[in-house]
Amino acid sequence: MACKRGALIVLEGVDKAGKTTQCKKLVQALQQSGSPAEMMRFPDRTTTIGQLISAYLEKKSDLEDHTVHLLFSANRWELVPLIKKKLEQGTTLVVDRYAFSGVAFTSAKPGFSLDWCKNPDVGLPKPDLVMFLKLSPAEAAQRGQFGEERYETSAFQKTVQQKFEHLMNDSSVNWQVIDASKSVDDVHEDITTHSLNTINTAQNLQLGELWK
Ligand code: Z5A
Repeated sequence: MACKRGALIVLEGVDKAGKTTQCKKLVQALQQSGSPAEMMRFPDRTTTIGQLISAYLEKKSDLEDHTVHLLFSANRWELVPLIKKKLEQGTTLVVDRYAFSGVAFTSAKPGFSLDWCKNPDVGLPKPDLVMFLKLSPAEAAQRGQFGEERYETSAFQKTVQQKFEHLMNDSSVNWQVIDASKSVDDVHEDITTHSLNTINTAQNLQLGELWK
């Protein structure tokens, strides 16, 4: 019998919502329960394209806005063969940010439509579940100051949040909003429940194509 595929699970959310904390905890919990799981994150700063993005985010270089948007997308496409291979092998992938961040961040800049921003990512492996970790700007502020990287200002993050809310109106994507203001353990419990349901259903479904 062919091996059952893993699920593609994405965590999105505003700055400091706890995405990385929760991705790590979810992968650990799945592995401990005997369910193969690995974490990925975007941007993946380890590739050649990822290094260009990283220098841009760290403000060590400047890139034209359309160009950097396409680089973020290319950074996802270059990992598609690996994503598909892992899923086919039965490994669930827990992904820290994906195309939704790509669209939300670029469309928060002046002169960018959501449609233009979505186009380069059309056809990527479609996540079986996208959990949006919702946290108010006031609660995010209590988790520390903004860092030094590009985009880390409260005005820009507010616009990004509005763009995410727009994207969440799309019923072709399996969005779940998670209350990220709860304790780390309570958020983990919510995320694990949604993930286990998704892993069960995804194994009998074909992997879809995003925004197609
Ligand atoms: N970007 C883009 O423009 N285009 C794209 O296509 C993609 C990304 C994919 C990448 O940043 C930047 O690139 C990002 C979007 C843009 N820019 N911004 N802003 P990154 O991935 O390198 O880093 P990040 O995603 O911005 O990390 P983050 O948002 O700052 O953090 P987080 O992962 O959501 O949270 P965390 O690191 O797990 O936790 C933050 C702190 O809160 C930490 O001290 C925790 O201990 C604490 N924490 C976490 N959970 C809790 C709870 N429940 N209660 C209390 N405290 C908590």
